[in-house]
Amino acid sequence: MMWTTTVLLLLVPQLLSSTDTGNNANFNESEIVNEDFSDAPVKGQKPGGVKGRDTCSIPCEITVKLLRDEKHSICGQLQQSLLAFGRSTRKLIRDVLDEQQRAQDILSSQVTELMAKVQTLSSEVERSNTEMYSIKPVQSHGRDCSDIKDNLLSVVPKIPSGIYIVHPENTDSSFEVFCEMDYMGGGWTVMQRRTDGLTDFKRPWADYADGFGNLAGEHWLGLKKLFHIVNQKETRFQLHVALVSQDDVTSYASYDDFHLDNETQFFSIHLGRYAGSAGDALRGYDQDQNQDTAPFSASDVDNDGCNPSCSIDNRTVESCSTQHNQTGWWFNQCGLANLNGSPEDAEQNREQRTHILWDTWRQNGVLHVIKSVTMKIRRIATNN
Ligand SMILES: [Ca+2]
Repeated sequence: MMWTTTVLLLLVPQLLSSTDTGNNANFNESEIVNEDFSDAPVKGQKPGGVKGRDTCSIPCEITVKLLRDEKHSICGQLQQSLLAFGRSTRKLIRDVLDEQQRAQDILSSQVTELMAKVQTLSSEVERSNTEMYSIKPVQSHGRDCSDIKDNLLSVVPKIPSGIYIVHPENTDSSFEVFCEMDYMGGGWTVMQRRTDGLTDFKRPWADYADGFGNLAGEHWLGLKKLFHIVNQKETRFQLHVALVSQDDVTSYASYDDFHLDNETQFFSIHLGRYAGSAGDALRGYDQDQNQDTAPFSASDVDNDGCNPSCSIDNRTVESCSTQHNQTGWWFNQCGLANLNGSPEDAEQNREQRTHILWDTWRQNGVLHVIKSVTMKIRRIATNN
């Protein structure tokens, strides 16, 4: 390419002067002709020779024609070279531009790809931050969620709901609980939640004593932990049962005093005055159904008051836990409440009472079908 360019640069002035105008060319030609006519006899003159046309070795017309042909041929070649040079230059420029465009396209797509990756990563980071916020327990010194709320209230304008670590009084153990800080003034320690039926509540005594499930979702906190919380000195706790029906009707039952006996007494439940809209199913309509002061039963520990058996709905029942889908509860001749039943209908059959049961919540005599329940406890302000 360099060689071609150099040659062409050297030849272009000649080509331009040759092809400048037809008149000039003709003028030059006539000069050449004149020269030939005037010089030829001199060059060809022999000493003592005769001057004249016959001294030319080649006729002048032929010389002129040959020269003209040669010039035309050179001009033609130059024009061809120039055209080729123009074409190759245009192609070169086009190739360079195409190459630049391709590089630009690749860069552009890489930038787009990177932007998408950055976007994905940012949302990933944001999501994991949110998850950490809700699942990672908050290190907070408090004896229960009410205590944490009181401690944080002066330093945090809005305390978030979530998992906190509590350390109740008079115990060496600290453990995680879910604190509801938004519901009805906050400070609630969740002791049970059923929402989607994904957690298996068919459990033996040990599981009900220690707790199971996912604190952020369905779970049973555990009777031992609950005992530690509600039996702290100079504290009183209220129990709040929040119910939601399949028609999205909400209702509640509240007991202004709630505590448990220790494990040797099978964590018997003690309830204060009832208030609410769902009815006092824990006490029922008569003493036979009253679960207040009843010890806890599970599939493998029978304290249900059916000894050896009870008659429930004209059926003989020996184990209320078995009758209630292997769940644990403070059964008394089974009774009218069992919030550890399933929110799903799949397991329901005529022989068993598998569904979440709160038998006093009815509309025109018809039971509400309960799709979710939360049991939570909160300190009652004392006068000390
Ligand atoms: Ca029994």
